[in-house]
Amino acid sequence: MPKTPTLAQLDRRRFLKGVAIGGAAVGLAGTADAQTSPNPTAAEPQKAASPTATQLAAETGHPAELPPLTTKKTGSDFMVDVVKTLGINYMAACPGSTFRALQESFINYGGNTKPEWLTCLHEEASVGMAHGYAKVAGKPMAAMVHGTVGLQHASMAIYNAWCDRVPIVVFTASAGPVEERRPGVEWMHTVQDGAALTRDFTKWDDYPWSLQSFAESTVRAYALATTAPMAPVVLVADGKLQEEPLHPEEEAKLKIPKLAANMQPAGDPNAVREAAKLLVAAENPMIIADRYARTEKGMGLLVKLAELLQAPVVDVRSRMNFPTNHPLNNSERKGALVSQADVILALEAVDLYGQLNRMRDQLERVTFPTAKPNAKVISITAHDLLVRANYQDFQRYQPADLPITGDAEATMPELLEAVQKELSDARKTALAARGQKLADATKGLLDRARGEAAYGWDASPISSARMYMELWNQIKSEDWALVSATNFSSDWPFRLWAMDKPYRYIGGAGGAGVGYQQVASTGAALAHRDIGGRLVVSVTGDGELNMSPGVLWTAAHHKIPLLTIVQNNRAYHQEWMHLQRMANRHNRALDTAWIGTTIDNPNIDYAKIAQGYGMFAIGPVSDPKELGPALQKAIAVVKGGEPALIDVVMQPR
Ligand SMILES: Cc1ncc(C[n+]2csc(CCOP(=O)(O)OP(=O)(O)O)c2C)c(N)n1
Ligand SMILES: [Mg+2]
Repeated sequence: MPKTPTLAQLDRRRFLKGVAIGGAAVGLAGTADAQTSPNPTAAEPQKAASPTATQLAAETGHPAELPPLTTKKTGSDFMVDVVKTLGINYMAACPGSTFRALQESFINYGGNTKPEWLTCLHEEASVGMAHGYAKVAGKPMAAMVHGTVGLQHASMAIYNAWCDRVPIVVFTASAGPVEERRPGVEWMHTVQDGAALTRDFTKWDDYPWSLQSFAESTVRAYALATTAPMAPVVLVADGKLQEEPLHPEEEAKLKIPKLAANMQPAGDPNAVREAAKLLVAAENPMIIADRYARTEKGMGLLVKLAELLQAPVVDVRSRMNFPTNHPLNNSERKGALVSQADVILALEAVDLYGQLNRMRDQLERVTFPTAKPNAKVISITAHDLLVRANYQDFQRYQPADLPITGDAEATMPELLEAVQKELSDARKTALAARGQKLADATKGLLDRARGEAAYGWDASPISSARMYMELWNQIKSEDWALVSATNFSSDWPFRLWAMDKPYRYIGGAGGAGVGYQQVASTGAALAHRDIGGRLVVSVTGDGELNMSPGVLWTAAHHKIPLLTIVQNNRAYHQEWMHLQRMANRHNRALDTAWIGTTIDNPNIDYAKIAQGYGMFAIGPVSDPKELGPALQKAIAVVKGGEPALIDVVMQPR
């Protein structure tokens, strides 16, 4: 509970002082309009007179038009009781009056702890933070978004999390019945079916019409969100339910159901045994791991399987599935492996078709299979348990020879046991020889990558390889985590660094919705902050950062230690390349493709932006020699518990 006056109180106090001096309209005091942006430290005069009793009453008392509550508790307080049973640590939100009672309850009744309120400057940031957080914490946090308009802002971030199979508890709100809605804005922010907007890409939603149903639906929503396939859920908190008093006799009838963590769905044991037989007998098996490692156990289980089978692993890099420095990591040899494989085990392959086929992006779109026609495909995934009709994130239909419906990580212990049973000593010896060959095939890869990284080493703008190597030099002796996707920078970390622990990487947006990176990185850094001891780094595109720069302030305000490197290629480079491709196809000039795709003239000064949001920042850095010292300074800030940003002017990829 706050012991000092709140910012709003301080501001009202200042306002009242102002009107005493200037003789402004006193009638405004105490209304919401009077509360302009406060900055108590800067604006409080040094010898200010203490407020009179009347002034104090005006700033802390109940506004006259509100009848006093007849009970100690409100519906929104009970809602807080419900949320507190779930062990949610944070609630990210941009405020909105549809949930004003709930927010007040979380802060005052709930003591602003478990969950603690995080101030976000955009609803997409609230949900995006929760997205990144869940992938590190292994459990959801919550976001609260204003009725209608807040959910509209949040919807892309919800879609990203849906595609990425990440649980988030999203609360939104709505005014009560017609006769009780304030005329005007409250109607604009009320919707008959509050969660309809996002229903196509959430696992479940509800608009509970009683406090009892709020309790049951919230616990149900949490349980559903955290059962694979995981996904966001949306709950609408009715305005009337929030704001009504809760009488003790009513409260006595309410029951909050206990949250029992669901077991994750594992594949059918008979099918798993069949898979083990195929894998052990195979001459050239391979494992493709996509959105597989759901917890920190996933990587270790997959290492065991690969070693038992002496089979190569291709990590699709949507999660940290397999150590890059393991001799069986053959991610860079995917093409060759798929074309030679007789048995392919796909783990949570989001796009099984895409793993086994290729399409040429030309005027005539030609597809051709990359796997042998008689290769046996085993697919273990929970994906089929959650498919919707409208959004096409389910990808092209690709039959498997042995489709096992179940969460791949939850199925892994059973598969390991079955493989162990199948393996005779003679087979083990034969497989060891295969493992040696596979290890040999990847031996030169690191050196080759280093050779490639040396191209343009001293170039300005700075090459992405140089940036990642300068960064690696500074973080390799730390316990680090990279929380940004690598596919827009040639996957250098996977090729040059030792990505050796489950928390080194968390994949990307899922739905490829730009606006994910910086907000998700901030949420991920928050989860890492709670775990402690890790240096968290994000490389964020300039286009990405511009979608939600306000999250820099959230990181500064809540002291979330995160090193952000802006991969500033002064463009939406991905789209620039698309335009060039089209111009090429249409047989027209290539040199106009910058129109509408570059972000320069004027150049944006990201360090200034970050500083403006209250963050330590350096840049623009375009001389590669300056990068090392800049990193050193920024890392010191981050290790001190604050976020920092470096704007690095870089080559496109
Ligand atoms: C919401 C949204 N808008 C637009 C796009 C199209 N898009 C894909 S990549 C990209 C460029 C992003 O810019 P940046 O982060 O700077 O990456 P760069 O390609 O420049 O490395 C855009 C605009 C998208 N995927 N999502
Ligand atoms: Mg860019």
